[in-house]
Amino acid sequence: MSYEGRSSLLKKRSKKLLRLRILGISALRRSPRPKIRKVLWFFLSRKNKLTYLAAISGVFSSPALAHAFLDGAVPRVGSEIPAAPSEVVLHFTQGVEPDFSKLEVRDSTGASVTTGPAHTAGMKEDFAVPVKKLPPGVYTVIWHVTSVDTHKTQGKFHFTVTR
Ligand SMILES: [Cu+2]
Repeated sequence: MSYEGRSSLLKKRSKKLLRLRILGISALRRSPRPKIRKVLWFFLSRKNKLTYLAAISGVFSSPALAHAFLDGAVPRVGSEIPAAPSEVVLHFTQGVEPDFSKLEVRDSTGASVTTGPAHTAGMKEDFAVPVKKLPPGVYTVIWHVTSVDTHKTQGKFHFTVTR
């Protein structure tokens, strides 16, 4: 086999290995059962284990297993709603620490439309902020939260008041 042929074969093989590694790591991260996780862990090579540990320690800024991820919102993410809401409520997959979390709602000019501080509502997974009577328009919700396990997550989304 020519040199070129061999090197392209090696490239193909290492691409396949990389793909397998990514698959293995994501399966490990998603697997809810400790037993399955143990088996997957056993089959990961040393290099893969290092990659996995780096991934969960945030080196790749990828999320760990238990973070406060946005799980839903009222108004819903990306929704168009006919009636203006009196507050915006975000629901997270984990409780949030309100003292170390921020929730902003801005109109299309970037001006804040909130009328009070953001607070947890009922349960710690719900983080809410009151807003003034919103005229029709596109609004941006921006959140930076610290979950009860001290991990930080952030994001933003839009909703539209149609009338
Ligand atoms: Cu976390």
